[in-house]
Amino acid sequence: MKLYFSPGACSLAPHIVLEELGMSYHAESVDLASKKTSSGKDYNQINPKGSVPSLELNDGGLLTECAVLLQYLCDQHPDKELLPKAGTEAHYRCLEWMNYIATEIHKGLGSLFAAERMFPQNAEMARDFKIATLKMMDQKLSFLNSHFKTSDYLMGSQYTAADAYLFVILGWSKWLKVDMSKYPSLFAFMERMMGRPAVQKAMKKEGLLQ
Ligand SMILES: N[C@@H](CCC(=O)N[C@@H](CS)C(=O)NCC(=O)O)C(=O)O
Repeated sequence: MKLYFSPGACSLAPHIVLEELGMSYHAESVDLASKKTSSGKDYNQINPKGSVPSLELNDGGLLTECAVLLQYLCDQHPDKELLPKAGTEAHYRCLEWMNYIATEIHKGLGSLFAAERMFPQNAEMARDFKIATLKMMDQKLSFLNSHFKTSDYLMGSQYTAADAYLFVILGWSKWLKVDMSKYPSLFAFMERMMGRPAVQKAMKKEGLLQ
C-alpha cells in the first residue's frame, strides 16, 4: 500500500490513521505545484485528479478522496475501532462528521489558499473573498467549538478517524492566520491531538515536526 501525500495537506489525515492502525505502508510525497512525485514521476499520470491524498492499493488500484481513504483504512482493522461498527447509528454519526469536515471545513478553509489564484489580477477581490470566507467559517468553527466544550472528540469520548481529519484541516489555521484563540475548546482539541504518538509520528514523517 502506498500513500501519496504532500506535507501538511489533507493527506496527513490518512497518514495519521495508517500510523494509528500500525499498518505497514510506503509513502511518497508529491509537489503539488509541479505535480512531480519525490521519485520523479508525473503525478497526473498516477491520479488524473491531480490532488492528494491517493492510496495505491495492494492490487495496484488507486483510491482517492480523503474521507473514503479514511473509511477504507479503518475497515482494514475494525478491531481498532477508529470507525464505529457498520450498521450501527454511531457509524453513521461518524460519517456525518466526516462529510461535514470534507464539505464544510476542508473545502471552506482550503479555498482561502486559492484566493490569489482565483483573482490573479485583482488583489482587492482576493482580499474581499478571504474576508467573506473567514466570516462564513467563523459560524462553522464556533459550532465546532461549542461541541468540544463538552466532548473530548467528535464522537464524544471515542477517538475516531474523523478527529484526525478535523485536526489536519484546523492545522492550516496557522498558515491562513485564522485566530484560534477565539475558539478555546477547538484549540484544546488540537492540543489533545498533538499528544497522540501516531499524530507525532506522521507529522515527523512529513517533516512537520523535529
Ligand atoms: N476531493 C479531494 C480534494 C483533496 C484536496 O483538496 N487536496 C488538496 C490538498 S489538501 C490538493 O491536492 N490540492 C492541489 C490540487 O488539487 O491541485 C479529497 O477530499 O480528497
